[in-house]
Amino acid sequence: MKKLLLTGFEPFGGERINPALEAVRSVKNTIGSLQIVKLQVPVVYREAGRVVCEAMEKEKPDAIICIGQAGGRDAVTPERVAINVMDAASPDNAGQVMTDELIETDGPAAYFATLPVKQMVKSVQEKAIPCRISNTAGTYVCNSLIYDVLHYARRNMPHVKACFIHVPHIPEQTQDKPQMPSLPLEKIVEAIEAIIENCL
Ligand code: PCA
Repeated sequence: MKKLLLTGFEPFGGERINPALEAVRSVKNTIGSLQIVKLQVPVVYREAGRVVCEAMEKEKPDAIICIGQAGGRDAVTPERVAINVMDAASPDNAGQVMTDELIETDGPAAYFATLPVKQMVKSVQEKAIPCRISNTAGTYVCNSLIYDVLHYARRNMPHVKACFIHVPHIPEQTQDKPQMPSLPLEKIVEAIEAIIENCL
């Protein structure tokens, strides 16, 4: 049976929940002939990458999809690219603030996702769920995680394909912020399952 490693970030930034982790927990454990192995990831620079790369060694997955929250976005957004920088005003969950730091001193400026992001968008839009490509995963922990995963895969498991998907807030998180977009958790789960079914 083929195996997918599906990761979701823990809550961060003072939030009680992270829709990425909630969605990962709700995704089916088997989809077609694919076994889904799930992993919770800390919102901590470098530690996030270490945890996922360790799971890659242990589980030897055929593909990896990492999920994170992008508050303010109104659609599911597969990320096209990861860039070699950590730079954000917000601290991570260990209190670290990064400014203009390279993720890998000997790494390239960027890696493209190695799973088919355009096909992902199509398969989610077919379910009438908002979805579009994103050309930046930001410069916070999500970007650094997928950079680390693509870097590790390129060097150590070149046949393993990976990508990152950002998801919006869920309505429970935006009750006191009516201007903030959100998407119900069931729609996020349906989108991730459609992506797994059609793109792996
Ligand atoms: N989103 C953050 C980090 C964890 C998460 O879910 C980001 O976009 O970098």
